[in-house]
Amino acid sequence: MLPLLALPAITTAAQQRAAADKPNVIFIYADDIGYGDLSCNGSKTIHTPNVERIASEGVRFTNAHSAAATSTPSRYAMLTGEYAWRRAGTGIADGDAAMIIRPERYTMADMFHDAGYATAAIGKWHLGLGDEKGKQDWNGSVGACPNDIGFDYSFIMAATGDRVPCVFIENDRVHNFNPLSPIYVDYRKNFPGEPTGRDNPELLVMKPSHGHDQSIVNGISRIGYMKGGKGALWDDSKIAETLTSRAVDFIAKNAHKPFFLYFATQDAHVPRVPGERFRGKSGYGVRGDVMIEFDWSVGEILAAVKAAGIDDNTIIILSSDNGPVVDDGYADGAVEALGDHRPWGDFRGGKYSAFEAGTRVPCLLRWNGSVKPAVSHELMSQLDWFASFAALIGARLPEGAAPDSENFLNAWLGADCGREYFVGQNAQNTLSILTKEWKYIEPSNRPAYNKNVNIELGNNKDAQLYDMVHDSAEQHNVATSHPDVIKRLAAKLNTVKDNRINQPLLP
Ligand code: NG6
Ligand code: CA
Repeated sequence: MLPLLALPAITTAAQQRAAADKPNVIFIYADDIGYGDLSCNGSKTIHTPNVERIASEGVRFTNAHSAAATSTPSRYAMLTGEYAWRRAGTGIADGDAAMIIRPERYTMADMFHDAGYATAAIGKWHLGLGDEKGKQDWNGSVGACPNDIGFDYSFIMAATGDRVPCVFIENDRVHNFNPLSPIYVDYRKNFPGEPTGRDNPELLVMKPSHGHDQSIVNGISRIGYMKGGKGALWDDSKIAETLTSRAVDFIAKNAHKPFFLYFATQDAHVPRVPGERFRGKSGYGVRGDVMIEFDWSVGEILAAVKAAGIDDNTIIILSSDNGPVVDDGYADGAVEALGDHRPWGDFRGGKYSAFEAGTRVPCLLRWNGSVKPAVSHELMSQLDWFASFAALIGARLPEGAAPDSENFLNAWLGADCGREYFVGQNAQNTLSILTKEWKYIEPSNRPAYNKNVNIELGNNKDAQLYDMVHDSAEQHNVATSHPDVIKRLAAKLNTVKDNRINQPLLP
C-alpha cells in the first residue's frame, strides 16, 4: 500500500497532538435540519442552546455543504469520499434496499478502525442492508450491515422513520426480535389482511399529506409494507431517547480508547413524533418540538463527553444530511405552526433542491483546547471529512480510496483556506458547481417545483448562474450576461465529472 495521504508539510500544533493522542471523533448528523433552523445561525425563534454552545466554543461554518440534497447520496458520499452521482443506485433508498456501500469498499469507518479506533454507527442508516434488495432475513441475520464496512458496533434504523421496517437493527439482527412475531417486509405488495393508510384511514393518528399510505405502524402509515415485529417495533416518540442513550453508552464504554462515533439522528425527519417532554415546548409545532429534542440529544452527548473526562480530546462535528422541508408527507401541523420561523434561513429552495438551501447546512466543529472559537465563511463540503480526518490522524489509505475527498483539515480547524469549488446534487441529480463567487446550475428538463413539499427544485431548462457575493439568495439568473463565467464553470464541472481528484492519488 502506498502512503496516499501524508500529513501536510506544515502541521499545526493541533495536528501534531492529534497524531500522538488520537482524538475521539463524534459526528452528530441531523436529518433535514436547515441552516436557518438553529439559533446559532441567527434564528430568533426556536432556541437550541446546546447546539449554540458547540458553536460558541468551536468553529461555525456559514458556507458548508452536504454532498447532496437528500439523505442516501449525502451519506454515501460522506462515508466513501466519492460523489454519489458517479454511482447508480445511490438515490433515496427503500428500507429493503441492498447495502449500497459494498463490504469491499474502503470507508471512513474502515480508516478509523484501521487506525485503532473503536467505531460505531448509531441512528439513521439509509444505505441499505444485505446483498440483494428485498431478500434480507429480518428474522435472523440481515446479511451485510454497517459492521462490514468498518463499524465495530451498529444500532440503526434501516432507512428512515417513514419507511418500513420500523425496528432497530443491532449489528446484523433486529433488536428485541420476538420469534413469535416474525417480520416480513415488501415494497411492492401488501400482505393479505394487513391494514394500510390508504384503505384504513380510520386507524391513523397522523394522516399523510402525500404518499405514506402503506403499512400502518403505531397509527402512522409508512412507505412500504411490513408485517409482524411485535415487541420489536420502535415507539416513534422514543426514537431520540433510544438512540441517544446508545450513543451515550458507547461514549462511556470507549472513553479510555480512541473512538469514532457516527451518531445520526432521526430528528427532524418525518414522521415527527416528539418525546412527551418536548411536546408543545417550542411554540412552533411538532417540527419545532423535534428541534428541541435534537438539541436535548446534543446536550446529552456533550454531557457524556464531559463526564468521561475526554472533553479536550474529542472533536465534535455537528451537521445535517440535507436542507429543510416542512411538509414532507404528513399533515402534522408543521406548516400551520411555522409562523416567522425560516428553516432555510435567507437561502432559496430546501431539501431536494439545487438552490442553496438544498445543501447549505448547519455545520459546527468543536475541539476544546485545540481549536479556537471562530466563524468560517470558507466553502466546505462534507465530502472532505474523510481525507481531512485521514490527515489529522496520519492514516494511510489504500489506493483509490476516497476518490473525491480532499484534505481541507486546516480549513476544518478554522483556517481561511477552504474549497475553490464544490459540486452539488439535487434530488433529480441535476448538478451545480459552486464557488465563493458564483453558482452555475446545469440545464435540466426535470420539474422546477414540487408542489407537495412546496419547494423550488432549482431545475430549469436553461443554464442558471447566480452571483453568490451579491445575490446569495439566488434571485437573479445572470446567465445571459456572463457567458464567459458559464463557460469556465461548465468546463470545470465537466472536468470533475471526468476525473476523481485523488486518482491517482500519488504518481
Ligand atoms: C421521499 C418521501 C419523503 C422522505 C424522503 C427521504 C414521499 C412522498 N416522500 O420520497 O417523505 O422520506 O423521500 O428523505 O414518499 S431523506 O431525508 O431520507 O432523503
Ligand atoms: Ca434527510
